[in-house]
Amino acid sequence: MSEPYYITTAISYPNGKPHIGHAYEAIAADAIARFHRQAGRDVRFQTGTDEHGLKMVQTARDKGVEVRALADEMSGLFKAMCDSLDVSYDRFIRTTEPDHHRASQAIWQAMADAGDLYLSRYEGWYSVRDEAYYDEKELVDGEGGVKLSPQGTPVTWTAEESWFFRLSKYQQPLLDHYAANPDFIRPESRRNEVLRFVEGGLADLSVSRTSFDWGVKVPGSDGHVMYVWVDALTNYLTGVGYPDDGAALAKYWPADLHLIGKDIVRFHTVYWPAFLMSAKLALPKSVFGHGFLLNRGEKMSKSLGNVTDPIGLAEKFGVDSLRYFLLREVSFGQDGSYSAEAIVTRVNADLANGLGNLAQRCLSIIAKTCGGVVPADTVDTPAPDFGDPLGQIVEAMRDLKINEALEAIWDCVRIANGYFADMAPWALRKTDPARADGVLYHTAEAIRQLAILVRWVIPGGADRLLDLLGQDSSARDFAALNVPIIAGTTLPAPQGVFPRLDLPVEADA
Ligand code: ME8
Repeated sequence: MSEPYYITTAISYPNGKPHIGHAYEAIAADAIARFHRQAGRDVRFQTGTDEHGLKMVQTARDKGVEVRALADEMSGLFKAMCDSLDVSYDRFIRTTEPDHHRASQAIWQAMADAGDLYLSRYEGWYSVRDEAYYDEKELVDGEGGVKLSPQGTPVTWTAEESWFFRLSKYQQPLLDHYAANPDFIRPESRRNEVLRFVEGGLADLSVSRTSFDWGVKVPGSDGHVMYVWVDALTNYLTGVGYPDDGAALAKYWPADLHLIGKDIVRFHTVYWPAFLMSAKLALPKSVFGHGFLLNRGEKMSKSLGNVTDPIGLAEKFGVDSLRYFLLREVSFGQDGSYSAEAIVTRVNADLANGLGNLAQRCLSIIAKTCGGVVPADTVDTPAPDFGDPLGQIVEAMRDLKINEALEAIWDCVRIANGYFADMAPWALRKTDPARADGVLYHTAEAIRQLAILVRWVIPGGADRLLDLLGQDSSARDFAALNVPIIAGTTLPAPQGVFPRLDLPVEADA
């Protein structure tokens, strides 16, 4: 049996439509999931929507709709976004699903059994936008003296009866865990932020609300629903069978990777491991906080009117183009910027002119001069030398340096293009046809290698290339890199795979 690998994204608040930041996270997680599948792992990949909490209640109220209807409609849009971007999730979880309520109540009960929950009264600041409690000393002054969270969102004074979780008890166990597991929080900069925060001391956490009822009911405590982050984080367990399906849980838990944005690292690396320690469950192996996507360098916001619809962007430029651009252009872990110009420039250089043009030229010469059959190399023609790109990719992916993995692949695209231009098989056809055949064979094999190497990032285009090379769908994993294309394979008529993009007349992306 192959080794399991469990990866999750954050689950998104469906209080509005998905934006490009949501698409970015889903695409990055999908690429990582596909990478491990291609490497032969038994991957489980989960994404979904986080449907409880005050933000959902207030948005529904403002829109004059039922909160459940809002959740249904918007969750559907998030799922449609994933489907249209080739995001290969195994489960799209909704926290309103019954098995998730059961899982959340089970972890609650386990924390209660550990003596870590007590009833008291919460009095303090709450940000509905962040669904987060803040300590007075964390707040900053906004315009007109209003208090804002450190994320710049409004806070309101909240006072109500509440269950508390003994987070303070876990300060030292958390610090010990960070010290013993350097990969638990990545990248390094986020790890340092969390260390400083936890070293500063942890207050117990309010984990239930009584002023509204849209949430998971607290077992045995009428009138209380769980604080939305308690149930939200538990989605990672629900998806692998907690608490009923011991076999699935044993197989996939602990998760290998929670991929999330930098704004929610604290929830995943302080609260979540403390809940799990309390419930006597294993901790995820790693939490990676990726950077934010900025529209032309500016933060996206509804008031600036620059929130980009990812499906529109994919329709305009193509799914592979968007996936490739985001993963190649942004140093994974850091913030990144996008614009229509940057997408067009990058995609034309790397996909259309780099990989696409090589394939188009090689395959059309094979169609024209070899009757559409892969020729044999009968004269020991030299082949392009790629070195060990898979080794480089595997090394880069240990630290989730997705952009560096792509750079290594594009070094090979350049090598293949240089080889093809230098060997000039169209000219050899007249002077040395056997060598022309040899060059075409090795170029076809090089394209096959490149398609396999990049398939986890651009699955649509890579699979079309492999179809054009007559490759069976079972021969597309990294293991197939060692099984060269067979001379004599009949190829379908060549077609362009990565079209050149034009800048839209109105550069509105
Ligand atoms: O935080 N660029 O949901 P969410 C990149 N429900 N990533 C971005 C981004 C941007 N501009 N804006 C948001 C939540 N994200 C919670 C999560 S998990 C148990 C609960 C990322 O809809 C953000 O960092 O606000 C998060 O990882 C994800 O999108 C969902 O954000």
